[in-house]
Amino acid sequence: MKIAVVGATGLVGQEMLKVIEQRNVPFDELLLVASERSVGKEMTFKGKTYKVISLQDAVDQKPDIALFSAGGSTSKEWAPKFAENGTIVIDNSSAWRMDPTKKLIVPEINGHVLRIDDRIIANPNCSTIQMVLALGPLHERYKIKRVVVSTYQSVTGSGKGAVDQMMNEREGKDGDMVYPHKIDMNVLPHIDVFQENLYTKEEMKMVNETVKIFGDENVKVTATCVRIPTMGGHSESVNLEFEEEYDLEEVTSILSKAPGVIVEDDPHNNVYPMPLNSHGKDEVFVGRIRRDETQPKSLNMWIVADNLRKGAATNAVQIAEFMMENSLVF
Ligand code: A2P
Ligand code: 11C
Repeated sequence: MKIAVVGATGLVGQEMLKVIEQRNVPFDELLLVASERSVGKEMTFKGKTYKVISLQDAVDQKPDIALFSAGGSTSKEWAPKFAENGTIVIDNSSAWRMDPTKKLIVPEINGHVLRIDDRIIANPNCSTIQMVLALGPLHERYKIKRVVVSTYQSVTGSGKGAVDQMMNEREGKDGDMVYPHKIDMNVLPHIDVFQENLYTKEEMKMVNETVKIFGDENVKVTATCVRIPTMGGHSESVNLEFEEEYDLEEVTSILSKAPGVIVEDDPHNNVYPMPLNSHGKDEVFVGRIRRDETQPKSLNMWIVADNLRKGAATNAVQIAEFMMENSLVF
């Protein structure tokens, strides 16, 4: 098993390496790949020193699996070159997610659609992954009609440069601006680029990716995505409308049993999910579960997860594990 990590020097790439180590993903050879700027740079992994190699070198070495997190344009150009050489590409960018010939996978929800001839597999957007992981089992039981979601997203979602911007502002230092405004001590109702319909691309990712992952066009999602000056995870306030009447205790019980989900819901003792606690964890945390008292079939809840872990690296590595465990890698 030869595994390549493309974007190995970036925030998600680094997290992918940690996840590979922590989950003991089996491999014989590991290729660390980044831009020409980093080629030759030395990195240590599990006590061994690796030299960063170029994309072309990595293609030529025909890895079995390549985990990509080096931006959409790198994926658009390079994923097909790896795929043509027989590599299974698991791509964390938005480049292939809505391509009807590519699958968009959260293993616990729709891993069963993967087949042996899948060559480029898309990893969903971080804010979508944590939402569908919690919503999937509820959709199965009560059929979700409509989702209204507002997000509170960590600066780590915009890469290293954004973390630097926030820290520089905090320390009163000059530096490059990743966001169009200051982020520290601020809140930006703006993630990714604005579209013609006045929503941002991030908001439309939540709308469209959710439908694709559930394979159900009847699930209507409307989103407002917001960047806040925090690290450690994305938080989401979610209002759900079901087709059927629901039982609040059963909702909590379904969520408690859902794979990858942890219910943290004891408001009278100040227990609810927070990004400070989700940092570095693979699970999705759900709390503040309560009836929407304005509508009988509606529910409110709060979902938090580390966007670099289940929202990116962990989910990508789990797709790789799923392919290996189900003999879909040859
Ligand atoms: P590099 O460190 O050489 O620039 P982040 O999202 O944290 O900024 O990380 C982006 C990752 O994608 C880094 O590993 C970066 O490598 C990599 N990357 C960016 N552009 C390219 C490119 N054109 N080819 C290969 N890797 C790239
Ligand atoms: C954010 N969700 O927090 C973004 C990061 O489509 O993969 C990931 C962007 C993407 O800014």
